[in-house]
Amino acid sequence: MAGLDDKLAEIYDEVLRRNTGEAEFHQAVREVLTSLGPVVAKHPQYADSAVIRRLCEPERQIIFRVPWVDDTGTVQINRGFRVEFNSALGPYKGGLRFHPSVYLGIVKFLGFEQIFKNSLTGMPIGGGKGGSDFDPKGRSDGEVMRFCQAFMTELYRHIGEYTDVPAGDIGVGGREIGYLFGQYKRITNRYESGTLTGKGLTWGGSQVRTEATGYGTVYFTDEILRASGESFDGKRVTVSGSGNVAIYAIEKIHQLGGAVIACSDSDGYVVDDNGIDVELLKDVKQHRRARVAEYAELRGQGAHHVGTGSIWEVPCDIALPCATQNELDADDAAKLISNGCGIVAEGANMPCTPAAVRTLTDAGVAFAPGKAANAGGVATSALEMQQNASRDSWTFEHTEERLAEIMRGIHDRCLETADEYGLPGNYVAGANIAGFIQVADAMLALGVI
Ligand code: NDP
Ligand code: 2IT
Repeated sequence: MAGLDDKLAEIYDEVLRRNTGEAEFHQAVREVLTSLGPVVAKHPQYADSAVIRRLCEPERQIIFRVPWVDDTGTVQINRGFRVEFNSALGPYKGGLRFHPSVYLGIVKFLGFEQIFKNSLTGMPIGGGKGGSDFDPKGRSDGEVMRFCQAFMTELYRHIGEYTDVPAGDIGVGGREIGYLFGQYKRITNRYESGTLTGKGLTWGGSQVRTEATGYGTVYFTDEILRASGESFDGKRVTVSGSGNVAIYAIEKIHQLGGAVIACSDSDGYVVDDNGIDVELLKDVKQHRRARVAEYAELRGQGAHHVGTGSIWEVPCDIALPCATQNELDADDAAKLISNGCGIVAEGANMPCTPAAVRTLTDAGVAFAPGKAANAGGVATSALEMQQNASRDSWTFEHTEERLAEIMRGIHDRCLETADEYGLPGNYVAGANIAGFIQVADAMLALGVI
């Protein structure tokens, strides 16, 4: 198996055999294994103890029926998932995704990534992920509420502040977390705030959690710039997506002096020569739940919508893919390079294909993988859990300072680990190795688990 030594290739073959048809999960496992060669060479106990094989097998996988009634009175059936992947460092922690593309392979890829991401934050949280193939697009508020209630009617028995703590992801934001928490509270008769994160500010949520993933990705990118004596000032940036992560990435880039000139959704992208107006974008996407095409219409002069092709054709200095997995391929990477892009940081989970990552890094583009660059969201979820546990709530300024500190810490840990293994500047190796060692050591200390 190219790129993997014999022991790791055997583990990968076993993952392929045991998880047929789960392409995204295979991709995520392979990405981590590709970094572990120097680690098993230096520390044979990791291969000898089967800790890597154990890490590739979720501790528990829950699949359930979600029956609900739509506005026409028709019974709808969706499939619900929660994969509780690894609890060596703390309760399972990770988001819920509602999107028609969700199946077990997507949930497992996300849960697997989450183990290493959560480890990198340095907070006491294990890895998990869940969701459903429910498509919220075009559904009324009442339908979304009934779906969330039906979903929680099964999920509640599997979660809890010491067990498993879900949050948002694609298609799950503040509204959905509200309906989910309301149903959890109703079924259990417990105001157990620490069971879900991403809650509203008046009912146990944390300041900065809404903004945290986007802000954190930009803080991470700012650290990359600083390492070469640069800053966001005057930089042209493209940000794909226009959801939670993208919007707050755009907001923070503008605060730091950069100009975001393009963003997107699954129907195309918008180029705005004057810089995206983030308040208008919030109004279109968060309040009206409309499309970026409408943003271009409302913005007028200087902004236009492109319904075909790829956002990565827009020339930029920095690219932040913040939409979904495998949205940036090798051709897109080549286009970015030929247009002079110097940094790519993943706000989404696994948005760059393996060939794109190779193309970028071979050309000397600084590349920050999602499990490091987008860890600010889950880290702030852990801060929300801390506030819930102590029945406290912190100010925006204090919470944002904690987030910035955590992102600097992750950045430095990636670079130090990469240096230690003779791979200076390699954020992928640094993130995978540092994330892995902490979880693997905890697993070894806990016996054969
Ligand atoms: P949202 O649902 O708020 O926004 C998702 C955005 O991505 C939308 O613009 C959506 O466009 C676009 N998108 C989603 N799926 C596809 C698809 N299959 N093809 C093209 N475009 C798509 O989600 P988030 O912003 O929360 O999540 C974005 C990414 O960030 C995901 O990869 C998620 O896993 C990751 N992430 C999220 C965190 C969080 O705290 N929310 C934390 C860390 C990572 P459209 O409306 O057209 O579907
Ligand atoms: O991918 C992710 O890190 C998230 N969707 C956030 C998870 C969380 O528990 O806050």
